[in-house]
Amino acid sequence: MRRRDLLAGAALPLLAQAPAKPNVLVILTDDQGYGDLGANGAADVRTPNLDRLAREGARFTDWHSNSPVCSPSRASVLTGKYPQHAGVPEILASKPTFDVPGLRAGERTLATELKKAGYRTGAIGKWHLGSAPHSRPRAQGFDEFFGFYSGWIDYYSHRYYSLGGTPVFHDLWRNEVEVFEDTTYQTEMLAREARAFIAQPSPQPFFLYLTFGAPHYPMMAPLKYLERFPATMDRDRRMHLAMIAAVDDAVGSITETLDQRGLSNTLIFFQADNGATREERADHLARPYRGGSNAKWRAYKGSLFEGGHRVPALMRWPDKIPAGRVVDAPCMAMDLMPTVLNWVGAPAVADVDGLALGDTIVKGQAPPSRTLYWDYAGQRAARRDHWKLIDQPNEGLGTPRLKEQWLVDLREDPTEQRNRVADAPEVAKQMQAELARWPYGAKQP
Ligand SMILES: [Ca+2]
Repeated sequence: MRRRDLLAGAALPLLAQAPAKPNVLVILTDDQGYGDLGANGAADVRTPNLDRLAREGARFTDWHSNSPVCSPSRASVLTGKYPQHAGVPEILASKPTFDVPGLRAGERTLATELKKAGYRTGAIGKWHLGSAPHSRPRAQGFDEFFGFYSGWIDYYSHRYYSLGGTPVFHDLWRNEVEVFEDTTYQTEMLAREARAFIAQPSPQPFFLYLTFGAPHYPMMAPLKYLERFPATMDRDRRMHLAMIAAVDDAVGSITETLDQRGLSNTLIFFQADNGATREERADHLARPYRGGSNAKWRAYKGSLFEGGHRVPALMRWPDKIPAGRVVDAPCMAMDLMPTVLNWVGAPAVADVDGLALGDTIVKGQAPPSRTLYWDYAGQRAARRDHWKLIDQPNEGLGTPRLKEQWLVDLREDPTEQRNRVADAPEVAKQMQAELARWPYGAKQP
């Protein structure tokens, strides 16, 4: 029997089951703020296709990445664990030697588990979870990979570089083979690959992990996207929104492909990996960047104030999720894996930290009461219901940390303006105990 026949035969019993397993499409953007999405109320943004996902499915107002920066945030999406538990607590280096360890060998990921459940699996776009062979997508449950390992690449040359003496190197791969497509705009290239993956004839359902580099720097977009925004607009905001418009077109072309192929039984999840940044290297005059918006939340990428980790998030699954749902319950990226595995009838993974939140998303039930944690670059935070304690937060990547511990009442003060440590000492004490209880927290100096 040929390999193809074997595969087809293996998939047949799955087809006989009812109901059919949904396809799963997870889309991440990079450094897109909460205020960089039309559905979240941003008036200057043009994201009709993403807004359509919100209209036809669920929009989350209290969805959090597990980290205010790239690699740890992504580790939680794929493992269902806190980044510290998954062994990726920090931003991973980008190196031309492609030997940076990230996800551990033998890790159980959303891809390994869906593959066991009969899915064909693909990763397209930015990986940033380790370039060492054992950490690469195809060692972590993905059948196919097209994309790059670094934290970012140039949008046209597909080379990584940064100022200050690091090398310039090419980083674009199909599986483990380097491919050159100089001058093809990254976002459009990834959309093309995603459409091709979806269109592959197969008896299996698919899991596609599609991670756009945009709108992470370097800030680059073709004129046709720029021209959708008035020339009078702030120069950095205009470019930022042009890059997001390209992502939105890409999402539109992918949903069109799903429609054309009759794949309505597809769960689409969309999330930004962390908040918009204020890093100077994104700004065209090297000022603190203001092109991205986390409105109305305080602070930026790298901060444990809400702007760092409360991110735009959407989910559409026409067969399951009622259209127009707004989920206000606190949810976290680590909840995605247990939720999806539960929905597709795959066995739960024992040591994940996230929860299966299907009833919260579909029926509007309150999730179980729990404490959520973050730990990044010396800042630590614990959130329980509407209270949040933050140890020495900063305002964004590379900015000095405040000296105080902050206690915030998110119900009364969602923009985190008032420190309640002094006037709510009992709550502060309880939250300090919560923080101390967390097994993955770094020891404070
Ligand atoms: Ca990011």
